[in-house]
Amino acid sequence: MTVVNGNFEVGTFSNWRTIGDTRIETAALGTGTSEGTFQALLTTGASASGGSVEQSDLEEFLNFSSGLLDNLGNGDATEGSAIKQTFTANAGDVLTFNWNFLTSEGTPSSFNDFAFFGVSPFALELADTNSSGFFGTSAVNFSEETGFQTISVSIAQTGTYTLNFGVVDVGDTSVDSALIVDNIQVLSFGSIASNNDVLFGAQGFVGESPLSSSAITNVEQLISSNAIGTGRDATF
Ligand SMILES: [Ca+2]
Ligand SMILES: [Ca+2]
Ligand SMILES: [Ca+2]
Repeated sequence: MTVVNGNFEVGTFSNWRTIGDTRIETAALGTGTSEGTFQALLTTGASASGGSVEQSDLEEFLNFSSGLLDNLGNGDATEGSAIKQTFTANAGDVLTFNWNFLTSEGTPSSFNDFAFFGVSPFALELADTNSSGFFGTSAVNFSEETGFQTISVSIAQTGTYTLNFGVVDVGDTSVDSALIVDNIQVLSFGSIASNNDVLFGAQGFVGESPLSSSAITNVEQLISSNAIGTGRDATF
């Protein structure tokens, strides 16, 4: 099964599982939208339904090993929110989605909140407060955003995966950050798949074991290392 309701145009989290402070938002959020009317917002803050959950609960939800979120190089992850969905893909299929990281922390800050995505058992940071390109946002409750960006990543092996997205506070549990995701698709390119040379499955991705010091842990490193290759999938 491919990703269902990956653009959230149902107006709910139908087909997704969620934990923490997760909401369906429209352009009224203040960032605009990157696709259609609805998008998903995950925050490190509170909500009427309970808000962010402890790191340990988040890691259990994501099937991460205990402490993994502390090992991403950003400091002591404390709490956050996440969504996930299981899907099947064929080798060479391309996962693509739009994202936008928002924060009220300084950019940069030692309270280095970050957002990540994963295709289990691999995960990758999307952005943190040290990322480049922040600008002032009109989004309610946040001061800066990275703007909408698109990622496309090939999937190396046919299989069933859990796709996840999350955002966490680092260092303390105050001053919120958030991740917007939308337009999540798994595209099939059939026989040309062998041209895709990158891939989840490459060494250094964050999986169910702690990172090594040489691991690739974020998108910027991935680009600079050229690990994603130069094929059609390299559309960071
Ligand atoms: Ca949408
Ligand atoms: Ca921690
Ligand atoms: Ca924070």
